[in-house]
Formats: sequence, C-alpha cells, structure tokens
Amino acid sequence: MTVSNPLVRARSSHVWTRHACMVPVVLLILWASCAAPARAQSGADWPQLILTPVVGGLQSPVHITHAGDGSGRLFVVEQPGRIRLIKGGALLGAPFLDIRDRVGCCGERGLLSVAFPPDYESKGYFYVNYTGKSGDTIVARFSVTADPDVADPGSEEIVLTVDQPYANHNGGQLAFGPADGYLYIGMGDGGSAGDPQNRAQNPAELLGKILRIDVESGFRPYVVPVTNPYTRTVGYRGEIWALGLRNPWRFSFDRQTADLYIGDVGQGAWEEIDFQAAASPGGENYGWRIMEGSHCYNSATCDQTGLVLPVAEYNHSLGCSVTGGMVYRGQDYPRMQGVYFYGDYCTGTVWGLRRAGTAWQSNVLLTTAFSISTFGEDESGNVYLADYGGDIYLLGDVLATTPTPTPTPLLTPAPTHTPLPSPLPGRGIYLPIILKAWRG
Ligand SMILES: [Ca+2]
Ligand SMILES: [Ca+2]
Repeated sequence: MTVSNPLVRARSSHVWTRHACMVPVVLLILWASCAAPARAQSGADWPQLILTPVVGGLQSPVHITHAGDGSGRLFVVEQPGRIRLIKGGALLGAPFLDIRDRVGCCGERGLLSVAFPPDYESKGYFYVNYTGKSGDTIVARFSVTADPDVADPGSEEIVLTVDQPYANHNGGQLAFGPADGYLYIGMGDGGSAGDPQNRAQNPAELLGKILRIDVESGFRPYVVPVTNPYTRTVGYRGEIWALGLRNPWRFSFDRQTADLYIGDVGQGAWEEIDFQAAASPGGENYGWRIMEGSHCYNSATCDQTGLVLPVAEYNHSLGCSVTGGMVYRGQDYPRMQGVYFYGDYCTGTVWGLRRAGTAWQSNVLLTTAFSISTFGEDESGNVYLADYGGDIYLLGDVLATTPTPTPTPLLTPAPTHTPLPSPLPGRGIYLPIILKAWRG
C-alpha cells in the first residue's frame, strides 16, 4: 500500500532524540538549467536547526496558526475535531472550539485546518475545513463568543461542501491570501490511488485543485472573484485557482512576498513542492496525474505542455509523504530569514528551500524521529512544527539574534562597523555587535 498522506500511517515509535544533520550537498535543484550558481542570493549559510519544545499533550495535532489579532495566541487543530489554544506559552485546558460531534475522523479525515480572515479582531468569526460524518469536505464559518478564548459550536454556517468519492486525499488546507484577502482551499483528487477518474485534470471538478473564493464580500455563502482565472471559460468551475494537484495537504503564503508554496503529496515515488509567485494571475496546472513530481506518471512519455513542474522534489528513499511548510519571517534567526521549511511525515526529515537567482536550493537541515504532520507560524513569524504524537516545537537556529543590549559604557557607542578585535576578547560581550554587523 502506498502511503499517500501525512495521516495515513500510524505514528512511528516516538524516540526523543534528534540531531542536526547538515548535509553540504544541495540535494535538489530544479530549474537549475536556467540558472547559474547554486548559491543563495544572500550568500548566507544555511541555518543549523534546533527544535525547542513548546507544549505537549495534544491529540493528533494537524494544523498550527494564529488569528492575527495581536493576542499572541497559537491555535492548534486536533484532528478529531477540536481547536486548542496556546496562550502565554501554555496549552489551555478548555478548547477554543469543539465540533467532534460532526467531524468524521480519522485516517486522512478529520478537522484539518482553521483560518482567520483579515481583521478577525473586529469580525469575530473564522473558517474551518473538516470532513463530515459522511466523508465529504465541509468548509464552514464559526463565531467566537463574548469570551475570546471560546468559540460557539452552534454558530456554524456552511460555506462549501464538496462530495468525496474516497476516504483519502481530502486536502484540507485553508488560508487567506495576504495580498487579496480571498480564501484559498486545498482540495485533493478525491482519493483511491492514481486518480482513477482523472479528477485533478478535470476542470468541471473541484477535486484536485486549489480553490479561491471570496467569503468576505457580504454575500453568503461566497462569491467567485471576477479575477479568478476561469470565470469566463466554458467547462471550468469558477472557483478554480490552480489545477493538477494530488493532495495539497499543506500550502502556505510567504507573509512578506505573498508567494504561494504548495506541498503536494506524491503517489508512490515523488514528493514535491510547487511554487506560485505572488504576481501570478492563477490557472497553473501542477501536472497530476500526468506527472508525479517532474516525472511522467504511468508512462515513459507524456505531454507536459502547459504544466508547471515543482521547484523541489525528493523520492521515496528520503520519505513518503511531504508536509508543506512555511517561510520564516521572524526576527530572531537571521539565517532562517526567507527560507521555506518543509518536512516529511514518514522520515521526520526537515528541509530548507530558498531561491538562488532563478534557481532553487533545497537542503536537508535536520532529521527527527517525529511524524511531522504540519508546520505553522505565529503572529511574529516564528515557525513551528507538530509531531502527530501530540507535541509542538519551535524551529530555531543555533545562531540567534541577541536582543539589543542595554547601553553600557562598554558598548556605547556601538562600534557596528569597527573591525573586530582578534583574537576576540570577551567574546560574550562582543557577540551582539558581531551579529548586528552581520545583519546590516
Ligand atoms: Ca477523499
Ligand atoms: Ca505536480
């Protein structure tokens, strides 16, 4: 049986060891033929990742995000149907939302993600993607109560229901575009194996696509943005933003650039990361089931006309189910800046991906014993990952930006551009200055 999604395999034995695994070889460079040197634009080194435990005790965590409301809270989706809150560094006992009574779980089904609209603080409602008891995909809106830490399970308004022909490949990601405020929805090809009804390439189907809808216009349940790529194309569903996806379990936007990164889970051989620049008008066809990664699927030759190939891929000697991640935009780790972190559910490997001119570099940065079910970010741009067994970790680099020190006679004025003394006396004292100079 082919493992095809982060949630189909039972969690591996939980070994609490991990080690940094800096692999100097650039493993995967696609588009390399049109690019010159495989070096990052910044010339910076790759980060040496460390994971810091945040909280444990969650039940099958599958999504991590924030509300963008200034509260600093982290929202963690538990697959059976609850959303938990991490507040002030602690996991609250009472859930933010509990809809286990209507969620079909588990395997690849369950409560799969939550997304907060722009200006959530004043709107007080949010969106979830879950599998109903019948197995169909449901996107719904819920409202918060007078207590900002408690949502009302009775406030549900169904936005969209998509029939699911098979139990697997349900996609599940929701995210608001940072540039357009529209809701993006990741839909898998419906399931089975090999997309037997060819749904991902069928423009009359919502399965095997990324959808883009406007849920904030005031018209319920939603409207199709007129700027969607196929609103005037006969035979195409207007909701379609991108086609040819197998199971985009996790996609995310770079909060700084609005570029879109998609982790599309492979069938039996290739796991891939797809990229869509913020300026794209949509309509990309990412190839499934014609292609698996950058390889023809089920044939030696195939027509690749009009298809968009991945910017990174790895074969099943390195994993079996990609977990799309996040671009780091935090302030604490300079070498992580702009790097897209993603992983594999089966091997626990974490990669970094970054552009180098017109080429891409993807490097193994860490090996873990975790079943990485998702990555996520907080309001400050810090990146986290979840072990499906129940724990959340913060990603960091051994090289951190030290907080600006309180001015003292020794450090004032800060000799930012002064050549460093050698050998370094009082290394601890000079470290903040070194880092400041490096960043500048
Ligand atoms: Ca399905
Ligand atoms: Ca593809």
